[in-house]
Amino acid sequence: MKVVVVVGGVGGARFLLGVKAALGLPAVGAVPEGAAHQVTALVNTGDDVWMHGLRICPDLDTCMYTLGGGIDTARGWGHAGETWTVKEELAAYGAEPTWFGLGDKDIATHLIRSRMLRAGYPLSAVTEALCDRWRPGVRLLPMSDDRVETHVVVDDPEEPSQRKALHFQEWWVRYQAELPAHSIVPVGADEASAGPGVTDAIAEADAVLFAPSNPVVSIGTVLSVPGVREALRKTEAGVVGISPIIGGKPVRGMADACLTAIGVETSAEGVGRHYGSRQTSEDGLLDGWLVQSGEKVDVPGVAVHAVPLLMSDVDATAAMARAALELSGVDFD
Ligand code: FO1
Repeated sequence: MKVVVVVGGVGGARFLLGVKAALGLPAVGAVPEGAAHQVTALVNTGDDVWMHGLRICPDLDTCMYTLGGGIDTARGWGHAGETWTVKEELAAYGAEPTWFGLGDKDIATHLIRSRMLRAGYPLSAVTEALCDRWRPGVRLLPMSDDRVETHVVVDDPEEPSQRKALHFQEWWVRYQAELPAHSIVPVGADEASAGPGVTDAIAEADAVLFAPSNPVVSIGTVLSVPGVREALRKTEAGVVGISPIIGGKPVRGMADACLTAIGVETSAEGVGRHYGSRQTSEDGLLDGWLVQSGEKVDVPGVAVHAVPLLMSDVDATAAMARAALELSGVDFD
């Protein structure tokens, strides 16, 4: 079975552990040669940023470390057992930004990636090379090899009468998404091409899942890449999303701040309708929508199914993934 998952960062990576487990694959690490199932992740790269001369790809790295067994599970990003010596030295020089946590081990990943990018390798090739070490057992495909960066338009904290576009990382990390966003823009999306293998993976999939990632800055950014929505509208695979909103609140992160920015209600129903029905609308993408047990959700033209949605451990996540795969219409052997 070929399963394609559209993912962002922390929530998406955790969900991928469950998808692998639901398919009888080891949640962490490589999958056995000739495994009957293949998981491909279409990963958001709108969070990516140049800092201190290094290219940082948070969602690709979070997926790679989580699935490869190196993630710091408490933080959800960066290495387990991380040290911060270089960060402290940079701060001692007053080198901005000081508000972004660059771990010593993490920097090795950014040094390899930056060197390869400067040598002309596309991000997809860099990601493949890094995964040779980490063996995530999932094909991690950047949504695009072209630069697409999420910027957030806010009232300038220094000059409130002015508006200012902040890189997503500054809005998210420095300001904790507390500055109301007038708009959220995937800069460069219109000129970008889908990354190698992205639209083919969607076309050849037996099932396509939208992970419970941020619907705006993660899933939404992947959907902003030309060709992705068309491929999703056309694929024979069932397309099923998992709500990242439970009881009107995001499970983690600040998806509510993002949804408000685009005028979508922070609810499972609001997000489901935002993604839309593939059958009964001309631009919708979903056939199925998983919501939290007990929630009454109506998304016209989409099959809604309520199951426990807390990814408290791999087994719970595997149950969610299984429910999503069943709702997509695949039959488990
Ligand atoms: N998130 C934070 O909240 N604070 C940080 O200092 C931080 C540093 C960081 C470094 C590398 C990396 O790959 C991710 C990092 N993140 C940090 C997470 C990052 O902001 C992600 O983009 C978000 O978690 C959204 O996926």
